[in-house]
Amino acid sequence: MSFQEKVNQLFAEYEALVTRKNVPVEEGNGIITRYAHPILTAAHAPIFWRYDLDEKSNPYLMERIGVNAVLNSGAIKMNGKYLLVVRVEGADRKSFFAVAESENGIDNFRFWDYPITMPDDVVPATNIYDMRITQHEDGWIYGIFCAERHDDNAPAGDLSAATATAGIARTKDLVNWERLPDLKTRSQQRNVVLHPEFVDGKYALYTRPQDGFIDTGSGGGIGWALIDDITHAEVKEETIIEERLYHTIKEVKNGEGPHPIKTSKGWLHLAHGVRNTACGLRYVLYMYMTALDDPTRVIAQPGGYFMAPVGEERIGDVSNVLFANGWIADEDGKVFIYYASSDTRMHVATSTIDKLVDYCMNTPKDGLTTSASVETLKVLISKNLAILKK
Ligand code: BGC
Ligand code: BMA
Repeated sequence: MSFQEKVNQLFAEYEALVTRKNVPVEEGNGIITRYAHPILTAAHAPIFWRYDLDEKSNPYLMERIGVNAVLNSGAIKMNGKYLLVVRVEGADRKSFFAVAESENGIDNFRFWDYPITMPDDVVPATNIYDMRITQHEDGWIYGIFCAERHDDNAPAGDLSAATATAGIARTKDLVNWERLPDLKTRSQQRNVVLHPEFVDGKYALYTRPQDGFIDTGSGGGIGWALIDDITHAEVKEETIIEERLYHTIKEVKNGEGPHPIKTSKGWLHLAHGVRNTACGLRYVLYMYMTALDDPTRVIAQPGGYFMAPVGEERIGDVSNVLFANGWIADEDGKVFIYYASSDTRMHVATSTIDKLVDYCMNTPKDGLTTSASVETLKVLISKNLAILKK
């Protein structure tokens, strides 16, 4: 095959992948609909990001820059388009952000030509990832993400010690970003999310205090903090609003997903919960709701997970992980949940605001013991048997 024929083949295969129609999979649980294909994979990274298409400098048409995975994407609808701010991870383990766009939110996602050039803070980070996007009522679109740096206080030779800090940037178009100073806090932070509205005239953040880079330690769960000045953001007081608990799906860690969706019944939250197992950490998605007049007051806590990895989703670079930091609610009440599986690929699941509120309000709470779970189950069984015997 000539060089040009090989190039043509690469592009033909790429087009077939990117334009493949996605089809709903009948889920059966009535809460969400999964789709047959992931919406973005490493193979969706444009050919011209990966190959040098000049025959003189790349006679073998080799891939020069490898893409390892696409995962944990923020999401926003702009000008009628579904946009994901994707965490793209190179073969070199560095993550960067890139925007992928779709007309319908479920297939034909295509990356914009260039990735995002994110300005550095005073002390440059080694890696940045997991952006939460918030269209704030102040008129800016904010991106808050994890900025990771080597921990220089660690003993010499410990190359894994790192620190996690919330990086903050804002934009109007997802192309040009103004970097603001990183969030100042007493503890390390990952999973920091900006609430879309002012609360008592202040910016409000969901936080996730943690003692170490991996261990949340005394960090009790999802926190909340009011910020006087977003251009010099500092957490002065932090209260835990959504606790992690013994022998639940969020025993080891939990963290806010994307910012909550406002509904007439309250704020609808999507989060991740982590438990430990002999095979490592297991990440699942769960939901909760808070009061409209007080986003820190929890009003619904459906027990257990909302979504856990199934089938292919279970396998990847970090297996047994679902993680979501983006969702989009359409005017008509349809909700697109963008989630990554096993730190490897992106998927979409759809539902509606009404269904998700119903799920939150009517799924029994976790009773925290086997006895309580059995009692909850018996109530439903006897109710149903009475119906069935009629
Ligand atoms: C990885 C993240 C991960 C974190 C904690 C980072 O180095 O990039 O994906 O969540 O470590 O394990
Ligand atoms: C983290 C997250 C994600 C990742 C997950 C599983 O702590 O912040 O970046 O998906 O671990 O590796």
